[in-house]
Amino acid sequence: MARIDFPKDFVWGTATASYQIEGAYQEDGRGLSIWDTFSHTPGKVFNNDNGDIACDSYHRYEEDVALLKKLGVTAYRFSIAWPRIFPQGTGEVNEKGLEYYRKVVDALLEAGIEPCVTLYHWDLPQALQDKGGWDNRDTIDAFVKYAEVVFKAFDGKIKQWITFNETWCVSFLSNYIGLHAPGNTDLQLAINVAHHCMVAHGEAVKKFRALGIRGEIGTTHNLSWCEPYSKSAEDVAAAHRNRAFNNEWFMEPTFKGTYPQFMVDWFASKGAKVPVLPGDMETIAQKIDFIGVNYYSGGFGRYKKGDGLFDCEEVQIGFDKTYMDWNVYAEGLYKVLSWVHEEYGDTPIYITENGACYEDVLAEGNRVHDTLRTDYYKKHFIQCHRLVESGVPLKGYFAWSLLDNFEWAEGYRKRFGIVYTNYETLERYPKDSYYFIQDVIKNGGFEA
Ligand code: GCO
Repeated sequence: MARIDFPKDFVWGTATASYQIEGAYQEDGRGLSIWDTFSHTPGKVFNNDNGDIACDSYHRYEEDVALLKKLGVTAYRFSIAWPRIFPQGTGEVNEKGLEYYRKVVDALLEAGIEPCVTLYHWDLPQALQDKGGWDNRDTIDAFVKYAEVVFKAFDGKIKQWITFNETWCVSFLSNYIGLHAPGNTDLQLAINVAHHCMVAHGEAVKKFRALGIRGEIGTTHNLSWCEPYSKSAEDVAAAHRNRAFNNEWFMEPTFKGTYPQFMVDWFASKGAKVPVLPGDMETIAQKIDFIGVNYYSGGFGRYKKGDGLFDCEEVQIGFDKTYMDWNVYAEGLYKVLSWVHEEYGDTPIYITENGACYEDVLAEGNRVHDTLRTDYYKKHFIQCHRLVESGVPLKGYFAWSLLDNFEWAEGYRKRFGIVYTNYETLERYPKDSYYFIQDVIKNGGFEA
């Protein structure tokens, strides 16, 4: 047993996203988003679940804030639903939408919790999708307009801003793999979407600076770690392609204003190319104040011709798995963030999501003894500590998620919360992992 202590100013938080928790999908003038369309299309989401009600946080945010306060976090990451602010994506601002987030932000500040806001966590107004969505460069302008309205409305109150959550999911998962809204399966389209989202990120950062908005701005990429199964050149290259799909493809433009050439060539061999216009790369590489990283899993890869997009086969080497069937690979977190530091320098890093899905059982007294999830957190906290000790500028950690919520294509069957949501009554019950994190925060660390 060794004691693990975190720096006094280490930021502890939890994270959620609008469509996953809010519900109230037709209330106070909210427009429809691509997730309303997708989830209402039979067969797209497990059990045909949708976010119409979700955790009803639109009406129960005070309860959520009370849970956060009791947990002891100093920050809360949530996202703003674009279609609440601009129901049609552009045009008239819906004041009632802003009003809701004012109430949330004020409640958080009152509780001594810093709001960390994501501008785009996947709920694109359907009206914009109807005109091509992120494939259409006009969506970039619409995003910057939306960002501007929100920046001005919350200037000085929100000090940490994230433009995009997981551009990989927005692009490849949603437009090539097709598992998320809008559900397309076209590689060229996915590459266009990724590029346009990154340009929109850069334009929003420029706007933030030009307006002199107080606070910090960054973006969040979901990184993972694919370790080569052997030292053979083929395995090393295959694992690298696999990693670069999540990591370099997004990190290189963000920090260096270039795309990794070996990946550009690889995509070209599949008939796809990046639609770069003059000035785009400079726009994308605007200096950011921090980088958000979402990390859940990783694994081992080896060369296998024809396996997936990258001729890379995932090798099962006996990792424990979560209920998502994702490997528990805490050391991958250490590896990937060490790599970020080495490759991209001293920009502060926040883990903006990390957490695990397990099959929870509601036990006597409305308790959930989620030992596996608590264990997952412990393992990852140990790696966070290792990172801090080794000089990686890791400044904070947001657990995914505050509460069980609408897990996208998996509907409600996959629970990631440290608080249990009873979807019949909408009551919330803290799980054992909640109390573990509460102790870690209170004591500034734990006995590992
Ligand atoms: C994500 C999303 C979350 C998910 C979580 C678990 O970042 O993928 O931000 O909304 O719920 O990752 O899959």
